[in-house]
Amino acid sequence: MELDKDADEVVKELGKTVAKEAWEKKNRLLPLIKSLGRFFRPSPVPESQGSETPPEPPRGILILGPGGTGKTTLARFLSGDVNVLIDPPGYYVPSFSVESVPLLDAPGVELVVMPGQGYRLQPEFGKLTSELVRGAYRGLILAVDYGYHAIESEWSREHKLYHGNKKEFIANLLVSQRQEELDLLDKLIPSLNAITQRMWLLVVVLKQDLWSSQQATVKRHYEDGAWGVKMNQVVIAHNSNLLCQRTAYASLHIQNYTTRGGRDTLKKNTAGYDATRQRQSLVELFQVIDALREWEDQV
Ligand SMILES: Nc1nc2c(ncn2[C@@H]2O[C@H](COP(=O)(O)OP(=O)(O)OP(=O)(O)O)[C@@H](O)[C@H]2O)c(=O)[nH]1
Ligand SMILES: [Mg+2]
Repeated sequence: MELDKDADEVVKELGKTVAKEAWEKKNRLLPLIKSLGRFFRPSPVPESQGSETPPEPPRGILILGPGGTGKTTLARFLSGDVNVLIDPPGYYVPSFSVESVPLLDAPGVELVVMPGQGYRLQPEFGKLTSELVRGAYRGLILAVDYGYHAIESEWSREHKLYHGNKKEFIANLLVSQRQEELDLLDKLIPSLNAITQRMWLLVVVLKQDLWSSQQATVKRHYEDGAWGVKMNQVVIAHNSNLLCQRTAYASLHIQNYTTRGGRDTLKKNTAGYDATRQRQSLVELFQVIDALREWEDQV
């Protein structure tokens, strides 16, 4: 009995420490979230002095990635529309067309988010790659998640990869969706190789709460594994003054991996991945974004 009481005390103390740490991180994070708007807002376009030609519109930021990786969630977070520290996660609602997410504190400036599902992205692809090459965007964010893309099926058995065994289905799904990430990168590489205007490229590996027990494997994959090898070739093809590439790992929500509408749980989020870890991942994301800001400032 005495032992139970002691254990209870220890758990309570631990709970207090975690809550305090999470709170301190939140207080550090809120001003950082506010300052994001300043980065995503491009420098003001100089007034045209007496010239007849109107000023060039500001170069935008494009967000791309396979369906269900978290692009809309990321755009709404970066724009200030959603505060992931306060607002609860929602179930997956696929985007049907190109979304423009305005920055709350800079009306007129938008993050352009492409729909991810292949058949919805395909009609936009030609236009998008020619815009990339001609320098319409000052930054490109590639959203990936080590294959944990949200799926459109409501039940596992409705998915084309389901052949009667749920465990096998999930394993095949993750492999196949990681391949989708690589296929999209392959399709983009010719345009990335052809850029002629300064641009940064941020790879955000989302859903850390789902894969954090494989942290080392995931980092290897994106840094020098199947994805990293392709990306590094793009980077070395350019002068570092022209292209700046960074990778960040983050969790915007802590949410089990489910089929659409939360009907069927495919994987629970990693035990031990708590609010403190999530906030730490967001601090790291901000540090990476800050490095991009510094690169933009060095002209
Ligand atoms: N576990 C977890 N879920 C996340 C995270 N970020 C986003 N999600 C969830 O992933 C699902 C898909 O997110 P969306 O932002 O709609 O994905 P999308 O890339 O815009 O999808 P499409 O519009 O179809 O291309 C949603 O249910 C989000 O709540 C995360 O860091 N962890
Ligand atoms: Mg979307």
